[in-house]
Amino acid sequence: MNKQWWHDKVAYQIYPKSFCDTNGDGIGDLRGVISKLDYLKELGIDIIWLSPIYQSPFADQGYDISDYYKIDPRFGTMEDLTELIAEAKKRNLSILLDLVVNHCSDEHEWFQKALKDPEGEYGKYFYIRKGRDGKEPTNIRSYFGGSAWERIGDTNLYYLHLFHKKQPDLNWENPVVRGAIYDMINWWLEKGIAGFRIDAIMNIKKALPFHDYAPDRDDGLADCRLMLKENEGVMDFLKEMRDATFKKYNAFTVGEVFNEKKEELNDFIGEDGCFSSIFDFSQTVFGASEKGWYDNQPVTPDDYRKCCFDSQKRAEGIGFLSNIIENHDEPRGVSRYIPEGECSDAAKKMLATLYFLLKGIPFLYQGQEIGMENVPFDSIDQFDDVSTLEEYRVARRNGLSQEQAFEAVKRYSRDNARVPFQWDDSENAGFTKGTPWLMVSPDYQTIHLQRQSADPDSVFSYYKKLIALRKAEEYKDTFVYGQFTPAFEEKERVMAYYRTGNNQRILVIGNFKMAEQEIELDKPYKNILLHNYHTAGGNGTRLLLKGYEVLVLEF
Ligand code: TEU
Ligand code: CA
Repeated sequence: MNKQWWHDKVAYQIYPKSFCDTNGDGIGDLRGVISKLDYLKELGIDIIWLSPIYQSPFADQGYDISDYYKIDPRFGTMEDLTELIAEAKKRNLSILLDLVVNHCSDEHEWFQKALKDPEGEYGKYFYIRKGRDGKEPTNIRSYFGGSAWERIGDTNLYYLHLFHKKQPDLNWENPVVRGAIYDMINWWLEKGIAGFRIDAIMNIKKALPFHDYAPDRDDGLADCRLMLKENEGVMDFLKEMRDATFKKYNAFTVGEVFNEKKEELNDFIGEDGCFSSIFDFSQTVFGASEKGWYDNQPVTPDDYRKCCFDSQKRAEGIGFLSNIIENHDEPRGVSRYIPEGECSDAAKKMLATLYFLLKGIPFLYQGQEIGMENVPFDSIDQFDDVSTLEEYRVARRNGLSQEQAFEAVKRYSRDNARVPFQWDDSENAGFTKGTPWLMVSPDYQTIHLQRQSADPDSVFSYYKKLIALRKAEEYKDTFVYGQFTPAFEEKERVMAYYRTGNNQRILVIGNFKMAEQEIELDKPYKNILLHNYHTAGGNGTRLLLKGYEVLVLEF
C-alpha cells in the first residue's frame, strides 16, 4: 500500500456553532476556532473538520447552503476563514470543510431561479416532477419525515427533497450541475483547505424513473432508503468528481457512507478508490429500527466489539476506515456504548483506547476529549433539532405516551452532541458571554476542560497520552500500518486485539464490565504503554483486569 500523508493523522470534528463564541451573540464562530488552535495542537490533533460554515438559512444547521462561496455572517467573514487556514498551517494543522452537495438550500439562487421557471434551465438543476391527480409524484418519505416531494406553489409540479423541504436535492444527472459543483470544490482547494468530509453522498444517485415502493409505515409512505438500495452507478459520479477535483490536490476526503458492502469497499477506499476514507458507522447503525428511534435496540459491549472487529476485517488489505464513537448526528459515545450506570472516567478512558488504536484514522468529536455525556434533557421544548422533533411525533403516532416518546428521543437526539463545549465552570460553561443558542448541559459544573487540564488523571489528560502514544515514533508504524488480530473473543465483555508489525506486537485489552476478569496471556508482556489505572493486577502471564480497566501492552 502506498503511503499517504493522512494515514498517520488524528482528526477532530468541530461543530462551529457550539464550539466557542467570541462576540457574545451566543453562537460559536471562526474567531473562536482560531482562538482554540493552540489547544487542539496541545491535544495532538492534525486534521480539523469544520461542520458547515457557509451562508445558510439554518433549516438544518448549515447543512442547507444558500451560497457555497460565502461564509455565514453568524460565523464571521471570509477574512476570518483565510486567517484560520493560515494560522492552522503555521501549526501544521489541516482544515477540512464539509461538502454538502446532495442538496442545497431552497434559498440558493439556483433554486430560486428554478421556482420562477420550473421547466427552464434551472429547473433541470433539481428533480422536478408532475404530481399524480393532485398528489405527490411518488410515495417516498424524507429522512426527516413526511413526503420527500414538496409542491411548487399552486402548480402541479413537485420538487424532491430527501431531507428537509428547505433542502432540495441537486440533479446529479445534469452535467452542468456536476461541473458547477466541481468548480466550487476546486475553488476551495485553491484556497488552501486540505480536503473535505463529504455529506450524505450516497444519496446523490436516484433510482430513475421515480416510482412507488411498498409503504412501510401507516403514513402510506416508504423510506427513501428503499430507492437508494435500487440505484446503480453512484461510483461513476464519485470517480468523476475525484478526478476533476481532489486527486489533483492530493486532498484528504472522508465520505459519509452507510451500510456499504464488503465488495464495494475497494471502490470507496482502495488504492484507486473515490475517497481517502469513509466513516465506520457499523456501531451507529447496529440495532437501528426502521420504525423509528423509539424502537432502536441498545448496543451491548459484545455487539460493540463485533461491529468494530467486523469492520476491521472488512477493510483489511483494502484501505483506511475513519473510526469514531460519536459525531454531530449521534448521541455521545460514552452514553451509548457504556451500559447505563457504568459511565465512570475509567470506562470513558477504556472506550477511548479501544476504538482509537484500531486500524484506521481516528476522529474525535468536540467535547469527547473531556468525556462529555448525553444531556439530561427534561422537556421536549429543549430540543432544537428537526429530526428529534420528527422522531418524537413518530413515537407518539405509534402509541407511545408523551413520557415514553420523550425518553426515546432523549437517548438518540442529535442535540446531545450539539450543546456547547464545556470550557470551564463559569456561566454558560465559558462558551459565550451572551445567551447560548442551545442550552448548556447542566453537568458542565463537573465536566469541563479547565478542571481536567489541571488534573493528570482526567479523561482529557488521558486522551493526550493516548494520542501521543499513537503518534510516538517507536510505535507509530505498528498503529498505522500494523496488522489487526482479534484476541480473547471467547471472553464475554472483554474487547481485545493485537496490532503487529515490524517485530512489534502490541495488545490492546479492555474489561467492558464492572466485575474483575482474568486473562491468561501466551507469554509475559514486556511493557505497559498505556493504562487507565495506576497499578496492574496479576503476574507473569496472568492478567487480573479490574472493572473497566484497559491496558496497552507491548510484548
Ligand atoms: O447526515 C446524513 C444522514 O444520513 C442522516 O440521515 C443522519 O443519519 C441523520 O442526521 C440522523 O438523524 C448528514 C449530516 O451529517 C446531517 O447533519 C444532515 O442533517 C444531513 O446530512 C443533511 O445534510
Ligand atoms: Ca459568535
